[in-house]
Amino acid sequence: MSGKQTFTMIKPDAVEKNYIGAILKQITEAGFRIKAMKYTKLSTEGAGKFYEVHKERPFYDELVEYMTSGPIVAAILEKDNAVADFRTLIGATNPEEAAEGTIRKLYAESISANAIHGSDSDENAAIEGNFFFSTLERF
Ligand code: IDP
Ligand code: MG
Repeated sequence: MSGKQTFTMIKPDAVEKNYIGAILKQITEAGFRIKAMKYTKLSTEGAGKFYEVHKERPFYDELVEYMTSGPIVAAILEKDNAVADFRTLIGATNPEEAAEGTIRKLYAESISANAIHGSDSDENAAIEGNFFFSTLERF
C-alpha cells in the first residue's frame, strides 16, 4: 500500500534563480497539499547526515557542498500515492533525461544542481520529514 506523504526540498540552485514560486505552483496544481514547510539552510553536518546513504558514492562531498551553498525550502507534502506521484512530477535525477514538463526538466541545471529533492520510499519520506519538522510544525 502506498502512503499519503512525501518530503521535498527546493534546492539551492532553484532558490538562487528565484524559482520557489513557480515550483510551488506546479506542486500544488498537481494536487499536493502542504503539510509542513520552512525556508532554511543546511549546515555541513546536517547535509552530511541527511545524505548519509550516499556517503560511499563519488559525488558525496560535492553534494554536501552544493546543498549547503545557499538556503532551501523544505516541505512535507500530502496526496494519495505521494512518493511515486511526486517522483513522476520532478523527473529523472539528470535533467537531460527528465521528461518534458517535469520540474527538473524545467528548472534544473545539472545532475548535481537538479532543483528539487523527492523521497524515494514511504520509509525515507518519514525519516526525511522527521529530520526537519517536529509534530508541532505539521498542519
Ligand atoms: P534522486 O535525487 O533523483 O533521488 P539520488 O541518486 O538519490 O537521486 O542522488 C541524490 C542527489 O545526489 C541527486 O539529487 C543529485 O543532487 C546528486 N547526484 C546524484 N547523482 C550524481 C552524480 O552522478 N554526480 C553529482 N551529483 C549527483
Ligand atoms: Mg534519492
